[in-house]
Amino acid sequence: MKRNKILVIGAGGQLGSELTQGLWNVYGKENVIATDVKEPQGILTEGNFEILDVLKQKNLFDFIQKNNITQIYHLAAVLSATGEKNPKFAWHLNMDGLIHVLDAAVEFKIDKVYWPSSIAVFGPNTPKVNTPQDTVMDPATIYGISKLAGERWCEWYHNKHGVDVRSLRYPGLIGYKTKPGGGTTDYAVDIYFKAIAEKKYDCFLKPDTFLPMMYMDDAVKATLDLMEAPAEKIKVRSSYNISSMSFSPEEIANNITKHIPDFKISYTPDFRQAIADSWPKSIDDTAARKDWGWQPQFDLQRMTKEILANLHSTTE
Ligand code: AKB
Repeated sequence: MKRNKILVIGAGGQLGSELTQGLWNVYGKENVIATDVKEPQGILTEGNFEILDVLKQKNLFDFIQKNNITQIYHLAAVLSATGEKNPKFAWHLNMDGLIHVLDAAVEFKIDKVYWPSSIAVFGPNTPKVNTPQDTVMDPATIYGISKLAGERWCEWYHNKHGVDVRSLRYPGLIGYKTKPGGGTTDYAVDIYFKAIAEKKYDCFLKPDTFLPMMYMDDAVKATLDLMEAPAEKIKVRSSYNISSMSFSPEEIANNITKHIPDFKISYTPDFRQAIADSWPKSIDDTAARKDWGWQPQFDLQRMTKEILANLHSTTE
């Protein structure tokens, strides 16, 4: 069997810590090195961890060479809401970080690279319902602009240099193990924590704002399935649409009320409403299903039950 040595960049984030655990299960803890610019927290302290800043190209290259890395999962990014507050830094990290990784893939003949894109690549003129794989893309946030540009870079490195880079356009990711930071879909995580702690939540989006969302277990499964698929099955080298559920703040609140009857939601929309309004309400992921067999497992009911049960048991 081929030797694998996996580098995860930005492992301390919401997706990173759970994806790192998924990679431990597939490749063994000893073959995965999680990295971030911050010291590790929680579960990440149980495996290999090193401080690494993707913006320092020489350090990145030295690290890859020293550790004989064969696969890179590059997750470090500034998300949509934070990106609007510091657009130049968001562009710098999201673009230069990716280009450093893609250059390293060429230089060190890395077997496979994973890089996440987002539904933020779509914009106000994109069809909002069942948004197709190929359609109008006019992102209105710096995060979305950087993800769209990143998709083009990935396809270019694949075509010009043969880099086996693969990508998914994640919807809002919802988990209870690590909190997200700086996204527009973060409300759908915060609401569960506040429901358990305070039985109330003040939402920064309007009640009828539908957005595509996905439970973390499905996001990890999608990522590992995509990366395990034979290269010839990967027909999209920009980034694949993937979808599992779509709901509004009012719907998630109604779902929580089934488990916590006195839970109350209020609404104070802020600047994130305009970002949410520019994004799709639901996504067509036919290409991912057809090319490499994507199949989600969680809907809103199952996810709510699982998250509340786990949060209850940790607060008891
Ligand atoms: C965000 O809200 O910025 C992210 C995303 C949809 O990519 N969760």
